Amino acid sequence: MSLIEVKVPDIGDFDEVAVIELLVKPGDSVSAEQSLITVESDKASMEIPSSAAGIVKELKVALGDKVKQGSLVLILEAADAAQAVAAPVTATPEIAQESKPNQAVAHVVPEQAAINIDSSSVGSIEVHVPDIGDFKDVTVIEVMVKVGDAVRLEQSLMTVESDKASMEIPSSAAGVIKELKVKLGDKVNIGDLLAVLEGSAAAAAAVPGSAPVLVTPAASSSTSNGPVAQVEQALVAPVSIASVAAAAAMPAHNPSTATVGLPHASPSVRKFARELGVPLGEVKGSGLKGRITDHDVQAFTRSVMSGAVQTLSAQAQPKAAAAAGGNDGAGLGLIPWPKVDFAKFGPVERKEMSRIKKISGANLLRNAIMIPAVTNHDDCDITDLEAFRVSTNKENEKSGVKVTMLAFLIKACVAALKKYPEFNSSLDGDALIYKQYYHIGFAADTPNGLMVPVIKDADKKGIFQISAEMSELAKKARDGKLSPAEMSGASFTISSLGGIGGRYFTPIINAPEVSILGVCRSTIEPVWDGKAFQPRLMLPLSLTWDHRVIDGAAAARFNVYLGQILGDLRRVLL
Ligand code: CAO
Repeated sequence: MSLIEVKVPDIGDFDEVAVIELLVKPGDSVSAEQSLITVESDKASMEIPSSAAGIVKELKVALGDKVKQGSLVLILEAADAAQAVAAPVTATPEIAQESKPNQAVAHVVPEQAAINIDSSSVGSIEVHVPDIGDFKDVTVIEVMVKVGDAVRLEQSLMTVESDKASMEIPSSAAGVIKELKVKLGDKVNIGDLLAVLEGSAAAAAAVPGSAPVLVTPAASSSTSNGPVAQVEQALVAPVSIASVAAAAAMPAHNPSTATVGLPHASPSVRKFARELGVPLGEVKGSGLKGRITDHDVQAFTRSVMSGAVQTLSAQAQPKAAAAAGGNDGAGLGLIPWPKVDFAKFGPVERKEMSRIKKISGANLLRNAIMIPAVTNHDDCDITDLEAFRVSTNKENEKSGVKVTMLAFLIKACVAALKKYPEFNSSLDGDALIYKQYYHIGFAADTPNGLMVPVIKDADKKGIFQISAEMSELAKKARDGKLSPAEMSGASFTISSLGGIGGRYFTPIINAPEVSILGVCRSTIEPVWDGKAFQPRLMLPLSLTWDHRVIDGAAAARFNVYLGQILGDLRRVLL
């Protein structure tokens, strides 16, 4: 058993930060880079990621502990030794990269906010993006104020998010919002204008306590006897955790008004809540200092679904937010799930679902709701291909490798993906990521539930190699021994029910992929050749595709081309 010590990595200048959130527990399976704990200084909160994949054997820190660079966080049983525990079905590609440097994901709050004071108009103040370190083109994910709102110095105006961190941007002055210069989804950089405030002596006076308010010349200079030239000054406006915590402690927000202050939650929890459409302002935090954890978000969702909680906000209805594009869909406005006492109708037995079923169920639900999916059904003639497969297997009986129809399908799909590259892409906001690799996932039925092992670089492998790998991966899947790396990185997936039966079905896309091919059992059908009906072996194909990325015509062409290749593999050479 190989054990790995996971320590606090280089977290910059922070010495002795408090552990405020434990994101894993002994027995949990974690991937490399997965966040393990959240630590917090007086200026920033950071999630400490795992330096390796594996199973948590022992936690070496507790809530409230102080840690610094090099402190032991936990002990992992290395992934190799941990294969007996199945990993999430939709493991991300990063999981395979265990050698990635261990970096703390910093949610460092801005320390300096710059203001422009236009003293010629009474207290007109521009609020700009302060120094946010190395972050560029960060996205505005939350706007917490609206025109007409009175804001205090340091009050959070909006939240921005990069791929690693989210930051609240504070107001550099007190005043009333005259103009908002950014909206949700905008990309901003240091120095960008966010808002114009009408600064007033009254508003400035309303700033509580001795906050480091740089009194504007217009407000302070009662003796000012003329317009002062425009002054640009740095105002130290640290967004302390205290101010975030204070925001969390504010009275429950009124859904009819814009949210003032952010609930206390880590960026990953915020992201999770956004994905589920959960308004964090309505979630009660169970963590330290009332911090909202992912469990709180899950519990809130469950209570909404069961009807136990009526949400204040329509936003809290499960909603169809576009998967990668991040655009919110309309609320589905579902009625609560029916609660039935089945025992009233006959004997029943309650059994907990397997871990894999629970994980894959959550993923399938998200994908089914969030992807505008369409399925095209078609048949293709594999009479010659099947004859070739059977004879090849006869000739190679002694090799121990059985060539499967699925291996041919994988090869044919690679050819179709090369001809129609959008099927091998993923959505990234308003852009498409075209993958230049062909990693094909295949659904495998296992006693514990559905798993999707991946044949990597299928374009570079022959039918024998693909068949051999498939049989090995399918066995590992059934034995619960697939590693996360063996289930990650698919660019397209095939789900074959050919060995079982059926005609057609509508497979659910394995996000962030944009299409999936379902295959059922081939049968001999009468096919008209222009003169007579001929008995041909026909394979039913069901191609599901994401309509945001793919058009119906392209999907029909994909299926037709796939059918042509399977009908005559020589076409792959053309
Ligand atoms: N038409 C007719 N026969 C087919 C066929 C098809 N499309 N595909 C496979 N067969 C035959 C095979 O040739 C084999 O026959 P022989 O034993 O006589 O050679 C038999 O069916 C069994 O095949 P198999 O299913 O075990 O093997 P495979 O390579 O086709 O598939 C695997 C492997 C792992 C994909 C499969 O075992 C499996 O798990 N399928 C289920 C996938 C699933 O659950 N999908 C649903 C996902 S959505 O919920």
